[in-house]
Amino acid sequence: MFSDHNEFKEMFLKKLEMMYGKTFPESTPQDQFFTLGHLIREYISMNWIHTNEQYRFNKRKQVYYLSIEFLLGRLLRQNLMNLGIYEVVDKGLKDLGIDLADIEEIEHDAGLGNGGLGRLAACFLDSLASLNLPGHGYGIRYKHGLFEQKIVNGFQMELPEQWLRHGHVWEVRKSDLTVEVPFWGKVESYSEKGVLKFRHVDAELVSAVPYDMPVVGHETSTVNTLRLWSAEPAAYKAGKDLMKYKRETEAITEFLYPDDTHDEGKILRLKQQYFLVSASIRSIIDSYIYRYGDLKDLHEYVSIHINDTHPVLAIPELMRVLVDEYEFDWDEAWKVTTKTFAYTNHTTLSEALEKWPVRIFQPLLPRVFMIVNEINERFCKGLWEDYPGEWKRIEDMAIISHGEVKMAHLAIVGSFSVNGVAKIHTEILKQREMNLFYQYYPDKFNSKTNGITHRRWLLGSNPPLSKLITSAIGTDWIHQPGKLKDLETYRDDAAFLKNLHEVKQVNKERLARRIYENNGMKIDTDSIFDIQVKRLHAYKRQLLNVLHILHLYNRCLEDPHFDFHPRTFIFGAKASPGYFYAKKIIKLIHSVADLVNDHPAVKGRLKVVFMENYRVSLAEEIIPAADLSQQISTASKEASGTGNMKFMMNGALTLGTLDGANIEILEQVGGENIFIFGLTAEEVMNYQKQGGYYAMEYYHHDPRIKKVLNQLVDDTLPGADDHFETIYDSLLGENDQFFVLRDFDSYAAIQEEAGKAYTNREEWSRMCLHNIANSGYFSSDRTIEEYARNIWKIGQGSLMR
Ligand code: 26Q
Repeated sequence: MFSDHNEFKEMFLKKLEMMYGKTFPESTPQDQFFTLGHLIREYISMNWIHTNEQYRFNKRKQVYYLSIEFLLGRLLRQNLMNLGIYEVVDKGLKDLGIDLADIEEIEHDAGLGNGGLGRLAACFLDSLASLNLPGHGYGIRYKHGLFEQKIVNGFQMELPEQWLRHGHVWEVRKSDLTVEVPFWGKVESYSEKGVLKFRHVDAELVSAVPYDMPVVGHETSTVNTLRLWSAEPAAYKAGKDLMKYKRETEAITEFLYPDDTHDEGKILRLKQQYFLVSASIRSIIDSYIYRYGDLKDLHEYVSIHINDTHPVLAIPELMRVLVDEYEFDWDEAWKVTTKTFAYTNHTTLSEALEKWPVRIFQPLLPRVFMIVNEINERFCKGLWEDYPGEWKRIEDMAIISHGEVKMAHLAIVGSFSVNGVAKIHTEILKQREMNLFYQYYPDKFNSKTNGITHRRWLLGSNPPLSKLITSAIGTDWIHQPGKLKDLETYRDDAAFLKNLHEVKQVNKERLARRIYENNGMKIDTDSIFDIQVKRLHAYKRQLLNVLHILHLYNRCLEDPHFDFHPRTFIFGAKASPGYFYAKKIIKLIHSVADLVNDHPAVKGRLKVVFMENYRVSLAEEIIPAADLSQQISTASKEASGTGNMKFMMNGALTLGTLDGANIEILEQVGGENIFIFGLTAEEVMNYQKQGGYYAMEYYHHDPRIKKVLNQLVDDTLPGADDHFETIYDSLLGENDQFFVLRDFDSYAAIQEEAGKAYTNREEWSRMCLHNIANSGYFSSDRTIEEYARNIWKIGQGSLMR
């Protein structure tokens, strides 16, 4: 479309005038951003059309990734880089006196997700397109993404997020592909040609309007599609309050629910789930019928992946369509359905496993409920034959029991593949959480260790490091991240290690500037940047980190000669609005920061920074600047973690427990290049099973612990009032469910070791190099290749039949 920067410049100026009716000198950065966005979208559209035509005519098997969240972040930089036009555009804009980096800052993050699960979906889309695989996303176009976090006096406040306020350049509204989704009403039976049939009548219809976003592969012509559904009122039905109907309809896609596992199922969330699923299944089937006609071979040409249980109603929905609309008999429909779906589990926390009360489910989705019921009855009948007399087992495995629908059970029964997201996580599912199902369906279970797209998380977010890597080993790593291993040849190259250190310093200085802008704090860039950024959850143990900081402060006060390398502890975390305990921890971090920062006894050697409103674009600035990556969840609780991989890839060393993918990071880098501490998952699970842990003993026997816990409730902490009594109580009164005190000693010891290791600059850089060199395994390209080969059975560019 444009071959050099001059041509680009011309097109850009013309486009700007056409879009805004003003000349370039009159334009705002906002105008310039939207102009550029539209130009790039046009640039993409030829390949988008072409990819779709290819898929339509070539009969390649398609994968549809259904997810209630897609945490995309910004798209301008990613699109420019994947199209291979970043430099041309950068140069063209520079000629006009515009800094592309400033234009990028205009873009709002598309924050349609809570954290790991949503970001994983976004990384997968990038890898699918970049590997030329026919995989598309289906999700919800929330009007407001995850809330914006403001900190007021150390407390978290939530504001509605506004990413659509100025419109979203990357989407195309496709009103002609609108479909209708029915809620409420009742089921009527009737007879047709002697067969008993059912139909859903008197339903309230909601229109699902698709907005498509192009997913551009890296240096390839493949452009896949992410389709996000928006709810709008359908044709007005007489007899109803129009305004009320409009409000209720639009409410369905108004907000993304914050991850709150303590929150009991809200009807609106179930509405969202069925809304996503019903519209997506309709769209998948329509496009299939257009291409092939006969649904009995659906599973040969289509795999539908369900990202956790949130979209699991796709299973009964497909059954409903096949049986009610396409006259399949039950067994035929079940065969096709169970060969079409695959399911990924993302958690072992049993309180997070979704259950819906029948009294909410049945009236909202009467026909789908009947189908779930039928699936359950047939499943239990089969169990009865295989395990005669084992009532307890059957009750524990049933899809509906005690007045609740167990979404994970439905997912396992209705899918041909069930996977965990890291080796240890899959083992825990098989041996504990889902053991009965594993015994029954051993072949369905498999493990797919998560990954992250190295294109966004290294190439895009860390240009200085990317350039250094390329200068050493060439560009192969960009297409084959496994090639990062070639960096190992530089392990004894002092000059290279020095360059690596300097690159880190550049990134630390950039982050320090951001901290100064946002927090008004001056940060020592020679200090260790020790970072924990992730959602706030008790099991992730931000508390362990902050108690340890308080302990370091105590040591500074007690021993004026206490010698350690200066540290900057950086936190970023959102707490779910109703998760009061998590909110207390945020307040605690701020109180400890107020105590420690600028205290004369600390002499500037300890700083605590809380960065507000942690999100994808902020992560892109924080992660490249990290020296230490804190991944300190209670072993067995973090299914995988993906932040851990991003830090590793950017040359931070992991300080973590043997949990989730940390274990696989350890396998990749070896024990000398990582700081591991704490109980193992087995030890944690043994305590949970057999007891034997008494937090109070650690309080009484370890004076360091006693001191910091007392400080939570005496007058040490500024602004504490009685805020931290719940935290104190959770540790002592409730016996410390997450083993914070149990792991305190080994945590403090490994922190000290890490601090000492940092002072040997060359050796530290060597460890960083080793981490980067072995991070290729954690590219989502590897993960997606495994899904493609072992689950979906789709090949690169090949025809399935
Ligand atoms: C539940 C109820 C009501 C509203 C929201 C929710 C909800 C929403 C999102 C519950 C959970 C989530 C997200 C879970 C999640 O992100 N899990 C993480 O998935 C990552 C990708 O596999 C893993 O790396 C993390 O270990 C896992 O915690």
